[in-house]
Amino acid sequence: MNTTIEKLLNDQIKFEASASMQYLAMASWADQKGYNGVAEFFYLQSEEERAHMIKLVKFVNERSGIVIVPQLDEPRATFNSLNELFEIFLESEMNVTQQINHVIYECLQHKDYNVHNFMQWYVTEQLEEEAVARGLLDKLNIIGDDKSGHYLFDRDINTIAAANANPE
Ligand code: OFO
Repeated sequence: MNTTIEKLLNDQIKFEASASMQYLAMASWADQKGYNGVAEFFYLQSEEERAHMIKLVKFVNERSGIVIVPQLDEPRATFNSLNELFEIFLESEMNVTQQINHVIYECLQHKDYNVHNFMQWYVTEQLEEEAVARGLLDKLNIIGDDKSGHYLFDRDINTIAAANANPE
């Protein structure tokens, strides 16, 4: 495996791992605050990011590359509001999309069409995750500071997320 591509895939392993830990911290914060629906949503997101990381680890090993299991910074653990939580979620997904686009760009530069092909799965996944994050943040912006709106958002978050994941 080309060493530049191997390094980029290891960076991507770290980004997915960091997102997984950040979403776990967000789930835990929501759990403490009594937002059970939001907590479940982020526990699930955390598991998904972990699965994205493992998929990369297995791929690098299959291609006889060397995987570096990364050391991570401690994720942010406290948030001022639900809005801030979901702003960070959207920002994180947009960053991951940029990183994936960068890997794809470098694959083309190095004519590594195999990795390029593998990364297409992540492109599709990111489209969906960004749409979900944007949709949820839009709803929270409509709700504003209304406490009963937050209650309903927490109750319905998984239905709202599913609707944004499969836009008509
Ligand atoms: Fe949503 O970050 Fe993984 O790919």
